[in-house]
Amino acid sequence: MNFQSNLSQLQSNDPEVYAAILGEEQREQKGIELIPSENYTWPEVFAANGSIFTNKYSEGYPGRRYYGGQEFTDAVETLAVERAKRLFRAEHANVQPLSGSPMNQAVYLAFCQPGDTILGMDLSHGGHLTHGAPVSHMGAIFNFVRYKTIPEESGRIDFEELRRVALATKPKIILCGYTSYPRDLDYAEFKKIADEVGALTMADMAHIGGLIAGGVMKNPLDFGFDIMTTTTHKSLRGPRAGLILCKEKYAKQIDKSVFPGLQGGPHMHTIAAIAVALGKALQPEFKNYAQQILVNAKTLAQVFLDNNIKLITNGTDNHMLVMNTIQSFNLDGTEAEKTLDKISITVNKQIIPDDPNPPLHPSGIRLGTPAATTRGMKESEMQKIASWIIEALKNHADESQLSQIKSEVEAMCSQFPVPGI
Ligand code: DSN
Repeated sequence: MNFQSNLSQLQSNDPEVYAAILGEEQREQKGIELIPSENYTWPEVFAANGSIFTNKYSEGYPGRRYYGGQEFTDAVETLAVERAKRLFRAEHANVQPLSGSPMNQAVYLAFCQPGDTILGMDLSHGGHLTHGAPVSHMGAIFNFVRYKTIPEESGRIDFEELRRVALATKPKIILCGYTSYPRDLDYAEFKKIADEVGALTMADMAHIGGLIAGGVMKNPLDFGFDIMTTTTHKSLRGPRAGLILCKEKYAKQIDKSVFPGLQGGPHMHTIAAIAVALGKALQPEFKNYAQQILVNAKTLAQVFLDNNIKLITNGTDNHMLVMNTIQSFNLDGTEAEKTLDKISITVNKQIIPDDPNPPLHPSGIRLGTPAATTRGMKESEMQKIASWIIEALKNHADESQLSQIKSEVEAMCSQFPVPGI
């Protein structure tokens, strides 16, 4: 296995693909990545993910596969499963979901029949596409009903409404978790209502898996949740994939739902890389990393709030901020995203609760700190970043000012190498 020689071969034999990879490498090094779902993975994860396991089919689970030659796939999948259980204090782990969407779909399909009700967070209040967006296949198969937050009360979940809807609709699953919500959740309250109506509890922790692993945010499994899902490539810093963690009594149903229910051959190279990432997250240093992600997010938020910028829920408990750019700068999320692209800061446009604007021109942007924290940026860098963002959005029509800020951003980035480059 020799990465350098593999890359040299690629450079010689497929210069177009090589050029795209090189371009992306330079883009990632040059600018600041603030999309809250992105991160820079470990060099060891690249090594495992680009390894010889790419060659192997291994339908089934360790010790019971449908193909021969499984000595090493069994070893590596078992390592990943045991590390996942230890890290998240879970009775059972399935490490085969190919990414976040199939991981959630496998849970729904394990427990629900077409037409069954699933109660999840309203999409504009922070829920995810896989939580039954009308454009998703899951939205067509199952009956998703919604609860909301109360934005003016720091985004508190409206549990009175949630309970009323749960009693009225008798969901099979009460789902919590989010893709655009900057607060922690009251898992005990979800569990109490789920027990009252006889629903399973599912937490989609895709965004904050790394923060739970690092012990800086609450773990829903500690509150008796039945199932928790998380992607592995966001705050957890691993390869692109998903994990399902559950109580032992649901292990068979979950495993059957992932394979053969939803997927064929697992990606063993990714599973090897998951094992590596989970091994890293089990190290004491990962707790410091997770803590710094939160400190960095709070620092960014404070500078914005000090400058009268409107943040949804007026702050953050996690790694993420949602900014109302229309209210703060009279720019929609797309205009704000494009302006920040010009200063080499990457964010994404974002709908806000009950957004009056359409998804391609929503009212805000989303920002997050995992990737910048991975590069070693701390409070003083966050203060600079927040100031650059404010200056750029205020002066979005002034190309020469944007270009001046861009050179300052890139100069700072050159001091913080991206791991693995
Ligand atoms: N695309 C991810 C995010 O950005 O939150 C979720 O799937």
